Amino acid sequence: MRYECIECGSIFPLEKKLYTCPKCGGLLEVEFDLEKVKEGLDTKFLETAPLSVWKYRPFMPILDDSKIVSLGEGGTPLYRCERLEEELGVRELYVKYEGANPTGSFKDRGMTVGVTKALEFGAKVVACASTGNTAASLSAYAAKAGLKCVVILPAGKVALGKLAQTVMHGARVIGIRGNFDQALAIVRRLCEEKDDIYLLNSLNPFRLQGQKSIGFEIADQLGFRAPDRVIVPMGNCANIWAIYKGFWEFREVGLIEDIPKMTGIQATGAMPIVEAIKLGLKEFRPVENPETLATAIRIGNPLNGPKALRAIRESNGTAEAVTDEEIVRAQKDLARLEGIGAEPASATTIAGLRKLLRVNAISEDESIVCVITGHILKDPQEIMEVSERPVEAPAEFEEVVRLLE
Ligand code: AN7
Repeated sequence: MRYECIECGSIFPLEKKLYTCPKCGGLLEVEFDLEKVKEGLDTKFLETAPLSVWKYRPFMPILDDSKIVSLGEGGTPLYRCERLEEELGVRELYVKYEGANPTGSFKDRGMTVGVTKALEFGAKVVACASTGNTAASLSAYAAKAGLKCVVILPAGKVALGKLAQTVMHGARVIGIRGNFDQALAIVRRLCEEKDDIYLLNSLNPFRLQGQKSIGFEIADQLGFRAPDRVIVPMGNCANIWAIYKGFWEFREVGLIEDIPKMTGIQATGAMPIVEAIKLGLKEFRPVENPETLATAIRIGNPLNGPKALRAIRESNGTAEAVTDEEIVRAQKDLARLEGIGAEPASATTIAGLRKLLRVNAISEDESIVCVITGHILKDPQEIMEVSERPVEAPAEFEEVVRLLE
């Protein structure tokens, strides 16, 4: 196992604590000797063991198993969505429901690995900037590991459920009067200047290693087969890359034959990657003042933008942007046709699918998986704003029946 810079190709040993390439500042990726992994694979175990992040232990970059910090993450449902198939006009649609993770989002898959690495490196404090879910997840895993946790947030812009989790798990929370991108700049500098604070934003290459397991599980749940396409919301763009990497590694070791077309969705008010894909730009242009009701992905300068561009282009995928109105419609479709509770950022996947079908960028014959990244209860205020209020009535039978007519 080693770090590899995605820009200059330099290689570094995994025992070193690194976030970016010491030579060129590029993003780092963790690479394995996949021939060795392949030789050691227990296919019987893979076919029969229950799903979880740690089922795929040979693909996880841990040096000391005794340090693993786990809350039972992964093993989330893959729902076949027949009523949505009919509504949207597609043949085979699934939802990978990441809301079923311990803290209600996919971030837990990354944190089980990231916080384990924090212990391996001997850190006493972990830190992140966050639009909410990273904070909720890190604060829970830090509690489990007995580490202090520092969180920098955009004040007033984090969904209530996420903030509530973070304060209850005991993180030290500071809300800055600014946006996520500014919070991130502060926490990066903090971790550079204070060596005992370990950075757990998605610049941290180990978190993405845990998130690869979304790709592993989707393939596993389909009987070791890749779908034609996987649709993912993009904020900092770690997840789309991680899922791609998961499929890529499974193909390298011979567990699947193909890699799905990775398709990323952003909100129209925060769409730097979508713009770069549509215009064929080599590098994306950051958005100065990102805006969307999907606060999770209200990010103008995505940390892992270069990795997302690569995942989309190498897999022959695409990208699309959706409006707040389209997001809310998709959120209601998921909730009312399938019984699936999604936070707004996650509903972008269904909104994006609808749009891409309409412009014939996706064929109705494809098998498609939408990744629903976060639970509906993350953002209760948004739900009440876009839903009809319950009517009130006197506590009398006739009054209630009259209102039901
Ligand atoms: C529900 O918590 O960036 O593209 O600080 O919470 O990997 O960033 C959250 C992102 C999608 C985007 N869906 O994933 C944070 C944060 C949900 C999210 C994303 C986020 P990336």
